[in-house]
Amino acid sequence: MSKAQPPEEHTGIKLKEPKKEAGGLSAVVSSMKHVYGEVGVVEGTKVMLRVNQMDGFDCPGCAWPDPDQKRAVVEFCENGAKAVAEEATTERVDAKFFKKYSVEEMASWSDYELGKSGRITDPMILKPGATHYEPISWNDAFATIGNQLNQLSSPDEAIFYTSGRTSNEAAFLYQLFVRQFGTNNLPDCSNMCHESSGSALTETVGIGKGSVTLDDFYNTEVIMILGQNPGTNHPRMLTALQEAKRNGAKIITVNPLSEAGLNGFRHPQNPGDLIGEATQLTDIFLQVRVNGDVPLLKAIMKMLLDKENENPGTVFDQAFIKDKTAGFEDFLTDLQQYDVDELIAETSVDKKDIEEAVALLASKKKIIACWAMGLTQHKNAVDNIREVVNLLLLKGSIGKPGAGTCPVRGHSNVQGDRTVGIWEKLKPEFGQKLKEVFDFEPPTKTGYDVVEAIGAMKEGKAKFFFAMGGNFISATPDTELTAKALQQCDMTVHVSTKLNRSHLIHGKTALILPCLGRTERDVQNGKKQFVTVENSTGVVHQSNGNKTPASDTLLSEPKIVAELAKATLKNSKTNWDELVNDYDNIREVIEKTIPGFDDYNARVRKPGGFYLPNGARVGDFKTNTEKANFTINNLPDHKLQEGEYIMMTIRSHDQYNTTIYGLHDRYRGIYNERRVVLMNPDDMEVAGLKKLQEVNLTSNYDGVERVAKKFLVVPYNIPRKCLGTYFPEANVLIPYNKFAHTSQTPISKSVVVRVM
Ligand SMILES: Nc1nc2c(c(=O)[nH]1)N[C@H]1C(S)=C(S)[C@@H](COP(=O)(O)OP(=O)(O)OC[C@H]3O[C@@H](n4cnc5c(=O)[nH]c(N)nc54)[C@H](O)[C@@H]3O)O[C@H]1N2
Ligand SMILES: Nc1nc2c(c(=O)[nH]1)N[C@H]1C(S)=C(S)[C@@H](COP(=O)(O)OP(=O)(O)OC[C@H]3O[C@@H](n4cnc5c(=O)[nH]c(N)nc54)[C@H](O)[C@@H]3O)O[C@H]1N2
Ligand SMILES: [Mo]
Repeated sequence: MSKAQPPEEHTGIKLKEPKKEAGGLSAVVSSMKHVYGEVGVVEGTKVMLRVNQMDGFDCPGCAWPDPDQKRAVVEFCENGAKAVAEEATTERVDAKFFKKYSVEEMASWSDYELGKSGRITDPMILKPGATHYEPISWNDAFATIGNQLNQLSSPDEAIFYTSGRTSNEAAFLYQLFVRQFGTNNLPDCSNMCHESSGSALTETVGIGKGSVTLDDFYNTEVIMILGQNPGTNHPRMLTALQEAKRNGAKIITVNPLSEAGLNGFRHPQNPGDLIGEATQLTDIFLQVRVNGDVPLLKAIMKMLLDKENENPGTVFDQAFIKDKTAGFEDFLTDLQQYDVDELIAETSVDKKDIEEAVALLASKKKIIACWAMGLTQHKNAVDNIREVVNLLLLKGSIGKPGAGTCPVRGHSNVQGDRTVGIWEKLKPEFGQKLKEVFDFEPPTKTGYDVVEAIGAMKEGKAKFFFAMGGNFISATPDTELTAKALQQCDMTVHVSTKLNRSHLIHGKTALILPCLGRTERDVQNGKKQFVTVENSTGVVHQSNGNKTPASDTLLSEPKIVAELAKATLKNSKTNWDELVNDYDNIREVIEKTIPGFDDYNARVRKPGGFYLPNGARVGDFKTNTEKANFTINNLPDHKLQEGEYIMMTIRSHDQYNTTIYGLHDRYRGIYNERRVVLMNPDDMEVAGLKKLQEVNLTSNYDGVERVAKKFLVVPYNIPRKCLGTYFPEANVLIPYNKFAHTSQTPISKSVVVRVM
């Protein structure tokens, strides 16, 4: 049986002092090593010069926005360079490769080795009982899949997952196909990512997206960065922070770790920055314990309230609260019952640091709050974000320039995919439009999200799994259980650029459909096409790949969907060929069915694209009360027993989610090893653990014990009783059925574990 977890072997750890700054020459050197190593010098330079240019392709690295007007010649970062190198690699996984290596053998490789194998070149099938994938023609592949789908006793037995790199055009066609097939089973990576932000923001400010633009960063007074590590995951954000600081903004960072990128920064493409002093980004660091954000935010708000009571009208924006919000009185009544010192005891932060933050926030009017997975992946994740909104509302810091919400998205088009209809819930207005334009009856029953999809496969209610990108087995919680769920399926199908573990933990029949990547030229019907994507600030713009495709056989994602629809749907009234022959036709039907895309084809051809409408940005809150809503949130309660810790699973500097670029976590000083657990030295002493001692980690939920073996203890500056591990290695410990209320996002950042 193939192994679902990465191998439990050590790779030769080396520890150094964690870095105090990010960027600089070492970032340039690392970028070049990855690009030239994978792609070669000439091609590598060519492809990098097209990243994020007005006429180039959108960096597949993250969803940080590009400057609206002036762009630098090099508009990418170290980790964007790695993402591009990973896709543009000259290595190939072809039919010969699959003949040589059995599925079981490949499953014994590390994720790093799997990724390094190269780009998949041909459609492949693994037949029932076979040990090796073998080639299949595109036509036969589509017929085989269509056939299987039509044998299901209900369309709801099929699951259609999406990862967040898929373009607007591919995503729209995909959901159209799935809904014409008859189900809303459209789980996506967002369910594990910013779903909690969407849930909290929709309820409180009427739109599930952030409200700020990049320009807001340049004229704000305070930027709060909570639960985010931009030095690694959104390095281009550091450039915006640097400029914000030069314009006088102050930065408050809330994180259990003192991440290098949030301390010093040297812009790697600015020669002046490479020498002399690095820019100090964080002014006030609140080293909160894992999941201590709600008590911390409550303490801050309570202390602000005391100041407001001392000098009424000087701290809160009373006019904004009166005109624009609902629920303030109830919120105040609730806040008043808390004792500041008791709250602070739940955070592990020094009171004087909090006082400093409060003094700063009290005197300023323009605040931006940025956050990412440190807030969204807890049982009370939605509460975390609602408390952030409460704070912004008290200060009137939303709906005006230089202020607002900024959930920093991960995958480069995860926001766009949701905008164009990838969601297990079908909005009635959108369903109605689909019906009018495409003449079919869309399913109304809510589909499965990620955790429900795992449950349905486990219980045999779902028998077919299809993934548009991504790496489901490695990205989801509960690795061993999820593996069984997938293996019970009759068929699993992956549209992928590169080999990953999900191809190896498969249903009875498995197919791999290789597709074009972002960087590559997409020609349909003799004509070069471009696709469109939406960044974290709601800008929709073009992405134009120009590289020669990794193989002649590859199809684009929209083409794959169109062919699949033709092979599956008997009574579709949609002209799939026409849609896919010219992507302008897809954009036209997006315009007809989704608000905000007026004149899509014309506007997206303007350099830089266009902003989608955003009520919260202009103070128009489209909520149930037609105002911004204050909310009341309880404190999280983690009653840790003796010997228990709360563990967060985080990204190293050398990974893109489940794609492992390398084995180092340079900024944290951890080299050549991923099976590590970061631990406070005092906790180590109490537990009698030595530096680099090998331990097993266990979790126990509802009487089920889960084990992650062979982790090395790394002493680290992390609050007491908190641990840090990397995902996907630690995913085996996370129960799939423990998740955030409302958003159902797995608790990847607050798993209760023991160290054995
Ligand atoms: N190079 C690179 N870029 C990426 C990705 C990648 O893997 N590699 N992934 C992309 C994707 S899909 C996403 S969603 C983003 C992810 O971007 P991030 O959210 O920055 O990624 P994580 O490593 O999960 O980091 C979470 C941060 O939250 C902190 N944290 C953990 N728990 C808590 C808590 O309880 N409270 C607070 N306040 N902080 C906490 C951690 O210490 C860490 O600094 O990045 C995107 N960009
Ligand atoms: N424990 C824990 N688990 C987590 C997280 C965490 O912080 N902790 N983070 C969660 C988050 S935020 C996210 S977003 C998910 C990510 O979950 P996914 O999106 O499912 O995972 P990725 O690793 O981003 O997917 C990588 C694969 O995508 C394919 N791919 C790359 N580019 C393309 C393309 O252009 N087209 C197609 N079709 N395929 C492509 C490649 O084959 C590659 O192997 O993981 C989640 N899982
Ligand atoms: Mo994500």
